[in-house]
Order: sequence, then structure tokens, then C-alpha cells
Amino acid sequence: MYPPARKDFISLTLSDPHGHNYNNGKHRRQSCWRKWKQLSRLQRSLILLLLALLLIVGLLSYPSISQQWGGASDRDDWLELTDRELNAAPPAVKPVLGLDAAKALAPMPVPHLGPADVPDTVAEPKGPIIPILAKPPIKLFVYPQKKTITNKRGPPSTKKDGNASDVVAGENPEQVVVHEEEEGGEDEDKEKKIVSWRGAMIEAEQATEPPPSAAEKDAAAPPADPAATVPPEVSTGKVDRLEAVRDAFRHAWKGYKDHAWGHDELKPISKSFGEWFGLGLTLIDSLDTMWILGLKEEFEEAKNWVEKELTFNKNVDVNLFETTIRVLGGLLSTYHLSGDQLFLDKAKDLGSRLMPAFKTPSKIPFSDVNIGKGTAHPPRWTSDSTLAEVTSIQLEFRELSRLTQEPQYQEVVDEVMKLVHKLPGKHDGLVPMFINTNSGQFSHKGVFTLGARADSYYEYLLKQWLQGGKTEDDLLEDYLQAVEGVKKHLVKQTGPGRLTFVGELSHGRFNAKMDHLVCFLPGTLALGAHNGLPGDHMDLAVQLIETCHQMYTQMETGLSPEIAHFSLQASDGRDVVVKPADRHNLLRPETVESLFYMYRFTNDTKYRDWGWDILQSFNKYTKVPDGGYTSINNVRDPLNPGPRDKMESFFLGETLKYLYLLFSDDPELLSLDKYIFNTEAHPLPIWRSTPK
Ligand code: DMJ
Repeated sequence: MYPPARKDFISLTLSDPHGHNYNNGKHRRQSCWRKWKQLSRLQRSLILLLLALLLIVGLLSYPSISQQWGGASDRDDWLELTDRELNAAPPAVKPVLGLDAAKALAPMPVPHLGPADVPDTVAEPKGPIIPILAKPPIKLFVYPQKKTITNKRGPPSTKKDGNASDVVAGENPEQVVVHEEEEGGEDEDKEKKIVSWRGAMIEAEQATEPPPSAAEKDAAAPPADPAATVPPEVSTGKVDRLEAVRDAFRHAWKGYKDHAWGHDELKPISKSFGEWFGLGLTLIDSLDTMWILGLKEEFEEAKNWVEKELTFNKNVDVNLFETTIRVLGGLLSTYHLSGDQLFLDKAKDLGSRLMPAFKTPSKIPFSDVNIGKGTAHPPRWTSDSTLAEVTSIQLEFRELSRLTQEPQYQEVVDEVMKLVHKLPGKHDGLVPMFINTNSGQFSHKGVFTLGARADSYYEYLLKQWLQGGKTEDDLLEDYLQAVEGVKKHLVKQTGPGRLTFVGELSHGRFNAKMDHLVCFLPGTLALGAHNGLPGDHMDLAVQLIETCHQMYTQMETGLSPEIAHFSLQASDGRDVVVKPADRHNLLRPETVESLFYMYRFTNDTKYRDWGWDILQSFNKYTKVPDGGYTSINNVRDPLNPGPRDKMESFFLGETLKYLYLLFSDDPELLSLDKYIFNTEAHPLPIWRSTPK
């Protein structure tokens, strides 16, 4: 007999399918060790080699993993939770310019202009050769609407503000019931000023300036001659683009009025509304647009709601940044335009209720504040705040201090800027996307973008410097350094068509990706160049606005995606690549905003034509027949753009306002030498001299 041949083998232990005897960990560990010992040396070596390889691959991929965690996914969270873009919220529409409004829009303080304000000569566009995709013949897309009418409302709203911490951007239309406290008829005691449409403008000098002592120092300009502001298009009967914008606003407003009156946002397909803070966001964001467009009746109705219905004395968490730029900014600018004390009173009430956000160990404000309880807190998952949010509330708080002569508002936001100015961790002026409210230090370092979470930091550096009369050197220094950082690290050109774009940097790696949000940058760069900053800022602005334009024209609907990727290789065929998750359009304003600045500073009519094309595309693919505009899911599918059933307040507050100003022939209609626009397009006056 021969003994059985020796064989390597692995014993297998089959589990009891019911698991009764399968929870003995010690037994399993011993069994594993036995199995390991039973392996041949070759088998063990191979397994060890494989494990080592896995470890190395894991370590090498760490930066991209951490980028995704700290960048893209967080950005998505941000968009959902604060900007609420990705959750489908269409921006609101802006109407066209009104003669009466144009006439009325005069009396602001004369800005103190120095030599630096002489506009630079505008460089000719570089004119890269860009392949433009042929658009298929397209028909007007008509959105079906649900027949069921829910929450149908019309002004005046008799219902108290519903509210919700509607962090998912109106996806959940249910309102959270909140307790509203007795107000004691605060408005009743106020002097009831009868503000005439035109008269208020003419008298705005008295009404919109600080109390007499300060007002005396800030001598206001004489009212503009109303006749000088009549838009030639209107008077000559040429194609009336201004009236087209006005029509768009009226259409958007109709939907809001019919189905969402007094609520935050219209859901135009379902004919209902979404609530975010319960503060009538769309209505307040739209006030100054209506004034500028000359929509008197609409303005009076909305003002009546503000007077009778708007209250901040409610137990609700609001986002500090969003509430500041949309509501505080909207009230302040409307006060300046109309001269109606009502809007300043409301702004003061809101401003004081936002102040608890600044009570943090570092003085970097929390993201959220309960305006009824006077408490504040960071988001549930972190003690960080978003950098753009804490550095893009300054224009509004500073103006509130100037108007009220109460320094605390300016003090808290200036402190934030001082801290950020001194903070280590910047990369040639570029800032990380987060800052910790306990330590006051940057967090999630290593990702640098001009898009979501950082964008308006750069915008407000320049605009605060302009607002304060170009005297605050730290702001200018930070802005100039940042633009150099952008040029050095983020600006690249595409391979096929030599399109200039601003990408992102993630732990040393360049990502050829640009949010539509970045299209604010050409306008800001042009504004800086107009105010004496280097001429190459204007060169870059000219190139970038061309790219933003291409982000629209290369899409089949003529509308830009939320995010574009760019091809770096000449052989790649097309410049702009859109990933499936980025194909939506939320009716955002940034490109038309920049077109407005570019036209004002160059008088090149191509910028108007580009804006006109965008308005027509909005009308083709986002207009809902019975009223309102909707964000869409797919800018590449003209046959089924996919309505998202949401109209964001910034469509009315920004997009339509900038289109109107773009088409207006009157450079004195909100002159860029007298006003700065906050990041929600609400114009605030440039100070003749710094306060203090
Ligand atoms: C607006 O609320 C503001 O323009 C903000 O700065 C960025 N997001 C939206 C518009 O896209």
C-alpha cells in the first residue's frame, strides 16, 4: 500500500444556514490562522504581495478621494442646503425697464471719483476659433401643467407666513408650522408715507440717506433729468428688448402671484409653492427689479404685502448668507430706490435679528440663525462655515450701519474680513472653501475654486473696496493677489478652440471644470479694470465672457449647463463637455450679469446680442404657459428639457434685472460709478467717504 499522496489543501467550514453556531469569533480567528498556516509559502507570498499593492494604490488615490469628499460632494450638499441649486429651483424672471422708473432712479449721492476711476481701454477680444455645434431645428417647448391647482393664492395674502427650514429647496412643499409672536402692530405706529412712484425717486435723497448729520456730509446729487433717461429703443420704436424683459417679468410674476403669493418660491408646473425660510423670498428679491422696470402696480401690491404681512418675529432658522443677500440686500436697495422708510425699518429689524450669528468663539459667524429666538448654530454635521458665505454679507451690513448710524453691523462683518486677511493657508491669494467657527482657521484645505463656496469672497473684496471709496487697502491687496493667484493656478485654455476658462485646483492637481457660477468673474474683473486696476484684468474678462457665452451656444437649447468640463487636448474635438449630472439649468444670472458689465464698459453690442439670445432660450425652454419659468434638467435635449418645477427668486431678482440693464441705453440707470450691486443684484450706493 502506498500512503496517500500529500496534497496542499484548504479546509472549509460551512456555516449553519440558520446561523445558530456561527457567532463564535474566537473560533473563526483560530480557523483563519489555521488556513493561513496551511497555505504554501508561494501562496502566502502572493497574498502578501497583493495586499502591499492594494495599500500603495490606496495611498496614491488619497488626494482624489479627499477632493471628492471635501469638494464635489460637499459642494453638492451646499447647493442643496444653502444655495439649493441642484434641487431644482428656477430663478425668477426680470421684467423690462420702465420710463417712470428710469426717470425716478436719480437721486443718489455723487460718488467720489478719483483718477483711478477712468475706465481702461478695452482690449479687443482674442477671437479664438471655436467650433460651434449646430443646433437642431427646435420648436417652442410647451410644458404640460398639472390640472390640479393647489395652494392657489392671490394677493393680498391673508395667511400668515408658513415656513419651513426647507433645506431641500422646495422639494418638500409641506410647510412647517411655526409660532408667530404678537407683534403689537409695530407698523401701525410708523409714519405712513405716501410714496409716489416717481416722486419718491426724486425725493429719495432725503429718505435714503443716513440721519441728517451724516446726510449733510454725503451731499446727494441733484435728481437726474427724467427726460435724459428715456430709453431710445422705447422712444424710437425699434425692436424693444426692454419690453421683452418686462414681459418676461410680468409672466414670471403672474405665476408667483397666482400660486405662491407671499411664499418663498413658485413651483410653476404644479402651480404651488416651496418654502425655505418663510420670508416671501421671491417677493422681496423682486422689489427693486419692479421699481427699475417701472412696474408700478406690481410694486405697490408687493409693498403692501411687506407692510401688512412680512414679519421677522418668527421661530425659524434662516441661512445668514442667503437671508442677507436676498432679503436684507433687497430691502436696502428698495429703500434707496423708493425712498420709502418702510423698507429701511424692515431692514433694521432683520439686521438686528441676524446679529446672534456672530456670537462664536472665533467671531466667524455660524451659518444659521433663528431670527425669532435669537439663537444661532452651524449646520448639523460640522462646526465649519462656508467661506463665501461669511465673506459675502459685508456690503449689506456695512450699508445698514451707514444708514442707521449704528456701528455694530459694520463692526462684526469688518472683523471677519480682518481675520481672513491675516489667516495663513491661502494659496497665492486663493482661499479654501471652509472656515471653522471655533478656531477661526481654514478647514478642508487644498481645494481652490472660483465656483461654489468661494465665488463671492473674491467679488466682495473688490466691491467692498469700491463701496468704501477705495480707501481700505487690505481689501484691494487681497483682491489683486487673488486675481494673480487665479491667473497663475486656475486659468487655462482648451485644446480645440483655445477657450480661456477658470478650472479648479485640488491638492495640487488641476481639474478642468468650471461652474456656471464662475461666470460672475468677467463682470467683476471688468469692474475692477474700470476702476483703475490693471488692464490685463480686462483682457481676461473679455476672454472669459466669450467662454461663458460658448457654454450657452454650444448647448442644443442655447442654455448653459450648471457645470462645464473643458477639453485640454487639441484632438479632443469639442471644447465643452457636459457630464450627465451637470446638465441642468437653474435660470442663473452670472453670465447675463457679466454681459451687463461688459456692455457698460465697452459699448460692444455683441454682448447685448448674446444676452438677447439667452432671453429667447429662456422663453423657449423654461417658460411655463400659464405663468412662471422653471429650471430644467437637460440643456442638451431641446425636445425634453425636463422641467424641474421651481422658479428661484434670483431669476426675478438678478437674471431679468441684469438683462434689462444690459438692454438699456442709459448708463445713468444705476450708474456703475454710483452703485455697486450686491451678489444678489441689489444695488447699493457707493459712499462718498468712508464711515467712522
Ligand atoms: C444667487 O443667490 C447669488 O448670485 C449668489 O451669489 C450665487 N447663487 C445665486 C445665483 O446663481
